[in-house]
Amino acid sequence: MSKFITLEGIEGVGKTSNLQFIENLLQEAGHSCVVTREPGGTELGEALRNILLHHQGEAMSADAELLMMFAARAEHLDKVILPALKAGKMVLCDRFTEATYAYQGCGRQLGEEKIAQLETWVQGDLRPNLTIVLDAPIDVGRSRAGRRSAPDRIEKEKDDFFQRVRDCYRQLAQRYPHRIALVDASLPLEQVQTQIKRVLLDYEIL
Ligand code: Z5A
Repeated sequence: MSKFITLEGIEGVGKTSNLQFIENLLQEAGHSCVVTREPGGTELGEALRNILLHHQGEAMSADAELLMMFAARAEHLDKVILPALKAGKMVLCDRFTEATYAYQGCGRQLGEEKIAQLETWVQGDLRPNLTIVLDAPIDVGRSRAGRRSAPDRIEKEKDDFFQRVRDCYRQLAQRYPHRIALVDASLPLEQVQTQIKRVLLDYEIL
């Protein structure tokens, strides 16, 4: 049966590192899997991602940022996510609407009302079956991410922004425990993956 699984967390917590691990577990369990990401996952979505992460010059308004996230999401749902779910596949997505609540709602302090309206408009009643939030203190994520490349437009935000983002993810997990699970991502990778496997079993994904 198709399931929609998303992976969330602040930068550097290990989303990319753990996507492959989850995909392997799903495949071993006999599932056909589509792995994708947001913003992105389609031609238009990747073009919007490039603007969202690398726009320079005149500052982007928070509303424009929010609307572009949802424009990319509408395209992603239409071209990739819904067709895959309809075909009975598992969809594994690096970030989805919980990221919008965390980054635009809390990080940019837009609040949740506008996001909830857009969520209903663009998604109807579709919500991920399971969202795994990889949780770690912001200095852990930052130091891991810092080992790689130059920061993009959003990564250049200050610590208080990322603290609000992390706090928001933790609150979402408390509010929706039936579909959002928190994993301690500050631990070594092997221990993080043990927790992820446990979550997949507990939420009857595997
Ligand atoms: N965004 C938004 O604002 N609103 C939205 O609605 C959506 C997105 C959908 C793009 O996200 C940006 O879009 C993001 C939020 C915003 N901006 N920020 N910040 P992204 O997911 O593409 O980029 P990212 O969050 O910056 O991800 P990342 O930096 O690629 O981090 P990651 O994938 O979570 O980490 P990683 O690459 O797997 O790991 C980082 C390093 O740590 C790497 O060297 C690993 O080997 C190492 N690592 C991983 N796990 C461990 C453990 N457990 N121990 C030790 N070392 C580890």
